[in-house]
Amino acid sequence: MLARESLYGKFQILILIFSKWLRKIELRMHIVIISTPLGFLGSGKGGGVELTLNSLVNGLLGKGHKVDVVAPKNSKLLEASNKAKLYFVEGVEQKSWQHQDYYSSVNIPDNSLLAGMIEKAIYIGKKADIILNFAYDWLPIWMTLNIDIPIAHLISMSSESFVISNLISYVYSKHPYNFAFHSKIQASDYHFINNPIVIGNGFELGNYIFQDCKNGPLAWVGRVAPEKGLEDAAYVANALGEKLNVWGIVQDESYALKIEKLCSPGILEWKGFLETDSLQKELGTCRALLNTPKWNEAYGNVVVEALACGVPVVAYKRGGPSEIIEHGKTGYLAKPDNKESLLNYLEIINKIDRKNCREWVENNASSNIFATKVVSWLNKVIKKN
Ligand code: HBI
Repeated sequence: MLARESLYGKFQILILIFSKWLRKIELRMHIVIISTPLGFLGSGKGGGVELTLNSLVNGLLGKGHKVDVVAPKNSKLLEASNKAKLYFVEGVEQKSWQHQDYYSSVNIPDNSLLAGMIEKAIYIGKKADIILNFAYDWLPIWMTLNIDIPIAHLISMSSESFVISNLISYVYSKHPYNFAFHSKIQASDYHFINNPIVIGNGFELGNYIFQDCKNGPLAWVGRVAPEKGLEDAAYVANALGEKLNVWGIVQDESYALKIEKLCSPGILEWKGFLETDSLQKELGTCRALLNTPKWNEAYGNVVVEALACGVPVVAYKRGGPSEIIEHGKTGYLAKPDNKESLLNYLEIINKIDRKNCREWVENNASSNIFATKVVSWLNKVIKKN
């Protein structure tokens, strides 16, 4: 009798393990990601999307999902994400929407990289569960209405184009779950969306080391382009007579030159675009990050990268950073475009306990937290599709 019961018990345990494994397999998604058609991954031209995509791929792989990435030729994924299959596409890049007139029409060049990426993604997508699009472009968003595979769009910018916003509005009216945003304030730019799916962002925190340096130089990180407002940070550093380290790809040479001329010699230190490991090593030695966006920054990856290294942030109370920085705890939110306000907060930045900065990122912006939100969103899209 006893022997039969123990055999039955073992059988029950086996059933339990098998059903757990089966559920995991069932929950395992095959996701095809479309990267931004601005430049290959690793060029820095894709701005925050490059970092977000790498962190998300790593987070999704860590959860057992299968991930394919369609990206421009020469793209490379960071080491932690390279178990994802990369599909390269060649072609002519799209023009960056934020550097065009708001009312520009869509321009698809001959031998379009974007069209090639979409074609490849649809081809692979036939065997996948869902396509996740990072491109802020007309074609992939329009495709939502015209192919059977569900396409989810992680919108990487606030409203930078009349035609794109109107297309999102039209597609949203039929597929409200297929759009997600990094912050509430970014989503508020799309007035027709009353209950936005907001998923923040996430980073591989193991790549960032906490440093407790209170007397280092000032820092500014981002694409050197007008929408990022480097001139205000340069003005502040110049007024203080302090060095300002500038990390990021110089997208607009004439703009950078104009700022250089605003400052005394030696104030600006142009560091260029660094890979995460080199950036975080140097960034962590700074006493504060200045974040001075002129546009409605969708999220503010660089703000989180600084916080992850223990660097407090003085930022304009504008866009995504205003939802990241805890005023007085991890940094300060200054009056937008008010350089005096930046100066006043820099004077008291040492009141911030740098450990608060790291703690906020660990509790809110790890790639695992981000991937969990994305998986829940994608499951909803698949279910509702
Ligand atoms: N412009 N046409 C276009 N497509 C994109 O995907 C795009 C862009 N501009 C900027 C951008 N993506 C990313 O750098 C965002 O991180 C801002």
